Amino acid sequence: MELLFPWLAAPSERACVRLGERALTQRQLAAAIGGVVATLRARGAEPGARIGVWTKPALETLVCFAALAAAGYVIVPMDPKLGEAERAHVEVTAKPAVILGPEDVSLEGAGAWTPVPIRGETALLLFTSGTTGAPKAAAITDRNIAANLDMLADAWAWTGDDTVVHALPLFHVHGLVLGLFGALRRGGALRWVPRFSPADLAAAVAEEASRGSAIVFAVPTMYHRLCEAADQAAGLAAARLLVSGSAPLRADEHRTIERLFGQAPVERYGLTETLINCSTRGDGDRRAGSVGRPLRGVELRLVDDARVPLSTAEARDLGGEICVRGPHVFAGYLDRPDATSAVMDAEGWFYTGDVATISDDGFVTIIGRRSTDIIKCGGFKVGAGEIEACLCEHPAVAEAAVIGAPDPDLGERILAFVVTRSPVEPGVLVDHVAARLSPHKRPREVKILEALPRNAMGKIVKTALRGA
Ligand code: MCA
Ligand code: AMP
Repeated sequence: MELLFPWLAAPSERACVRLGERALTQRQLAAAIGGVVATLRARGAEPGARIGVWTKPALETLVCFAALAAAGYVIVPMDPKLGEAERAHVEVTAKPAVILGPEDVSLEGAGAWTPVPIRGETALLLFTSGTTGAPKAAAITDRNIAANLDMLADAWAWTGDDTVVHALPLFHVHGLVLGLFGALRRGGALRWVPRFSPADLAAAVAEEASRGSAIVFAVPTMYHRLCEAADQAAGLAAARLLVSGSAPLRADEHRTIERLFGQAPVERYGLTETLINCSTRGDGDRRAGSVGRPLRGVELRLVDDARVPLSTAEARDLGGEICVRGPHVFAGYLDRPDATSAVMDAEGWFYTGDVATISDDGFVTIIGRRSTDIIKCGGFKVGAGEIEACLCEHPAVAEAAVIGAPDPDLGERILAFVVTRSPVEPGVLVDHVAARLSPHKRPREVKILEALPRNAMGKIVKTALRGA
């Protein structure tokens, strides 16, 4: 019998979650978990039930997630900034039996409860955007999580002596699975900074490093801003590891981080559906521009457009789509066998849509993406189709096309082109999207065109919009 958080068998007085001045020891967290379980049972929700969690900036939010994972509930994280239609979509798709916020959690704790062993059952439903349609719920099992976190522990020599410090949202893999569950699985701690600023993140790193060892998880946009504000971010240099992921880190920024903070970042690559696939190692070569080698236990290969595996020379010289297989790959999209079989074949290979090369010594370099309709903005994945549909709901919009434009801060900036029926200010359309969808999905710029470029078949040619 293996527990996701092994220390629950004998909780100690070590701190394991901290937000600002507030912290809980393992023993206090174990007791508080009992309180959450009692609250859910009182509302008729037994382990196995789906529970929504508003990811609000409170220590109680961390307790809630820890409780649900430890007691065998299915977690449905919910961003408080979800637009109305997005919230309705989450509720209709995931059908949470109860939705908890920090106000539902008492740190006093109550009642006996039993940690649930890892069973290979769905533990987490995470909504992720595709090229078209509304986001799909990826079903991630407790075994996926445990297997992937143990692979990362091997790559980073990550132990219970490390405190993870991050300023990430908790409704995605990066902040929740790696940040919170990773720290708890190792028996270490998470220091959560719920609102990112370079100064606040760096101060938290310096404080945690002074207590022991701090490792930082952040997206490239955060590292960019930390470098820009390096005078306020000197504390970052105290970290044992600076880990970057969720989006490409430019090679020049990799070198800037090394120059300013005294160590090259460790880069790792993953997806919601697969968790983390590749990483440079804590004790190895941190090569600017590369996401390292596949983690131990991950099978990775490149394929051509017909999904035929490439030879070593083709993988090095031409590149192809990354596909992966292993115990970390998700169970499928909730109630969407069609969408699941489009990305996963009968042999368990998952097709990522990311295009890469592999060097002779096995280092993976991501060089692009198969679809122009997937945008990574600030580390958030956004589907162009969802934004186009939202723009077209505005009465002044006849047609819309959305692309990701290179941006030094966000990686990609969401750029919308619209053909209008009646006069409208671009800013009105930005606010229209920000009000209906999560604000991070809003276009950063809207350009009004006479017509959208189309090919002979009448299909919009997005590549022609790049210079428009
Ligand atoms: C701005 N705001 C608006 C509008 N404009 N609200 C309404 N209407 C508008 N027109 C508000 C926003 O809601 C927000 O509110 C504030 O202004 C700033 O928003 P924004 O400009 O979008 O934020 P930012 O400064 O650009 O954020 C940068 C960021 C963020 C902090 C780096 O992008 C971020 O947290 N990224 C992390 C993404 C992540 O965790 N990805 C992991 C995916 P307020 O001020 O109230 O906040 S998991 C994954 O990818 C895989 C597995 C992996 O490999 O990890
Ligand atoms: P998400 O579905 O939000 O988990 O986003 C997954 C996508 O983020 C991947 O398919 C990649 O395109 C991108 N991604 C994640 N990590 C990296 C990285 N280190 N370098 C480049 N792209 C990355």
